[in-house]
Amino acid sequence: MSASQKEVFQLEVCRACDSDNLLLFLQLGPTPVPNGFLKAHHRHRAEKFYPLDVCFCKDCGLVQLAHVVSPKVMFKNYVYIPSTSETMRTHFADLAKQAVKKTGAKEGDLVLDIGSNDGTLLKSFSSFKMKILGVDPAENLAKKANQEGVKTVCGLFTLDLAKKIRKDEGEARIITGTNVVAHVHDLNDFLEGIKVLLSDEGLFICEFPYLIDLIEKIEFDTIYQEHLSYFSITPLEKLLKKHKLFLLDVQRIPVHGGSVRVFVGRKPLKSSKQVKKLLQLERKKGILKPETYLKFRRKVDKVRHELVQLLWSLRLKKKQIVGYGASAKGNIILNYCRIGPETLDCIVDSIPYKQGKFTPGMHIPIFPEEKLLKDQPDYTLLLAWNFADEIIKKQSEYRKRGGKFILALPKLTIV
Ligand code: JHZ
Repeated sequence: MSASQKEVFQLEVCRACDSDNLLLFLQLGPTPVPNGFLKAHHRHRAEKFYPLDVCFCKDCGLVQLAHVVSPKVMFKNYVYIPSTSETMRTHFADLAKQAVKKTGAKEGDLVLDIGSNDGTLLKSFSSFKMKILGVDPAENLAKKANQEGVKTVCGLFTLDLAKKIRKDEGEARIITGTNVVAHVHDLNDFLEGIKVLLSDEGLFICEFPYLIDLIEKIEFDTIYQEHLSYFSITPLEKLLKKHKLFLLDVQRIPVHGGSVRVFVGRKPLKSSKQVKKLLQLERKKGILKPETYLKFRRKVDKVRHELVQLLWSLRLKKKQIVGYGASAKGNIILNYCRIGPETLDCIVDSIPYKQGKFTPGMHIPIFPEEKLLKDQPDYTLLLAWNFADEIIKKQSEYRKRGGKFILALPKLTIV
């Protein structure tokens, strides 16, 4: 069995530049996959825990996980659907509009979305009368999208699949990938696939959480087995060049705690001022220096210490606490800080696939959001802190009645 066919294997060299000059700087401990929610009758089965060790490549600067868990384990049946959030629906509609404007795409041109989930982003492109196609490895979501008229291939995007799509559907004017490159182990094969499929005038537009935001806001909970790479622009630009792809523009966007949207083309056009500005910023912030990551590790320890101390002191005062948003990142905080049902009575969440289940590792029960007002707990730990504005606005009645939200990152705050 080759390494990549195993359920979990260890990285030997940097996945972007093949260097073995990797510095291990953070170990979050053995953790179950963060979207591995459990049914009630499965809670007593032994769960699988995987290492969560993070490295920094001293040669190209890519931050990455030291172990790779098979995509089959994580994505075959996927419970994360961004379309339940108003913020994300608006975000996708804006992205589609911008993509059409930047590429000058016309009616009938092909747009491909990689990691298309339930097809929400692609639906925004149908209003421009473009030909749409999704690719997603989650069987449940690909089925749902196909039923709703969004043609979706169920699988991982690879060079082989790209060649097949090119043969069947022609070249793509737009390829999108929101929160997908971070999930790819074989980046070289993936980018060759993009090159085969993208038209000369087309753009590959992808979004991923930005390393500078992760470090500055101590977003360590976004580090989990699904995210194999934590990109900054410096290693990305080098990697793209290796594949004769060119980084033309970049925008910082607020989603998921701070991300970037990058625009990649096949023609070697001059990159925008914004690209140069971010490359400079990364140098200034020490993105290529090991000390940056060692400092980050100390801050992560501090977050854990302060959060656990606060929750325990509230529990000792007999306060009732629940969680809000059974997010993947929430499950990392809970497992890393060992916060279980002895501390949080339950978690409320809007995604129907998660409701009625239990969180991986810590086994906290998940209920629909309506339970918050019904129970009116004293405190609510906001595990989906990236949607703080949307959630706090939605739950204004809870606050009116005296309920308080706790935000753990980047600084412990009660609102
Ligand atoms: P949310 C996902 O991580 C997984 P997660 C993935 N690997 C990825 O890359 C990142 O996103 C970027 C709930 N909620 O989106 C819904 C409410 O209950 O931060 C979700 O369960 N009420 C693809 O899982 C969770 O919170 C609400 O009003 O960390 C948010 O999860 C809203 C807005 C959300 O992603």
